[in-house]
Amino acid sequence: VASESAGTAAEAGAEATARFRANKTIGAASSQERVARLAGRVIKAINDAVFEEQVTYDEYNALKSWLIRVGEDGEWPLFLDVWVEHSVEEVANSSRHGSKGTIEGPYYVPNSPARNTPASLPMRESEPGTPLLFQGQITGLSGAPIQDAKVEIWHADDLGFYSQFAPGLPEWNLRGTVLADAEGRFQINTVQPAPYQIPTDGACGQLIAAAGWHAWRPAHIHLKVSAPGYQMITSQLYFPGDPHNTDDIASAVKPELMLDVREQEDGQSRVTTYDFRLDPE
Ligand code: MBD
Ligand code: FE
Repeated sequence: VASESAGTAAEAGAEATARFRANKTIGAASSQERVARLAGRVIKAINDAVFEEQVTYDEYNALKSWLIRVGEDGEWPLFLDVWVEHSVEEVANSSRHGSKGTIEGPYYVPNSPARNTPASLPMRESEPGTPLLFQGQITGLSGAPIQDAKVEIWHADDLGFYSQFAPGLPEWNLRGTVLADAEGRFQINTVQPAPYQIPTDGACGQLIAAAGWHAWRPAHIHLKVSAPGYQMITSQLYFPGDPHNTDDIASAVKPELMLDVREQEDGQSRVTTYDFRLDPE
């Protein structure tokens, strides 16, 4: 615990950029017509803002040097996932009937250690934070149980740090893949995550400070819930009473994603139940 720290924005950014490059198929098939239409719209939106706001050369040059710094700090994944992904997610999943999802964000790592339910996430021997039992059931739209369902889960620790993106944490800390039972039920022992502040010492932090915004996301648990024959749900779940549920910097909170967290009788731990209904493929 002693060696755990935020690290620098550039370290977290470099990791997120490398992960993105390794895991995603970039430049997927888009027709020339589509590229011209989308790029044309974005460029026009910028030019419209220049005219409407009478942008000066000082402002234009500030933008240019800031954009250069976003790349230097490896913060393109962070910038896009915080300020753009929420609308892409809404468009992508608008015709689903099952459980709502929300954005993936920049800190997902595939192939986390797999364990059968009931499971504890990989964590340190005396992992700081309030113990949390997260449980639920994965069903189809009708509510019928689904076989071979799994929950990939990842979240920040009690200081707000993600393993593999902040120094001093074990590789898979608070990341795991939990295989549900034959009825789609799962029980996962973890600790409650802290609210998350996006790095303040990089390009995104510089923008936030210059604009007088804040850098906070409410405490959240990330999930990917999947089963053969069903559409995967990428989601996040939130804790009632978090002051940033109403002003998430990443605009990724939805009322359907709020947990109902109960104190256990021992007064030291909490339990919450959340069910997922998956759309067929
Ligand atoms: C996070 O933990 C996150 O979930 C998002 C969306 C952006 C930055 C950090
Ligand atoms: Fe997150």
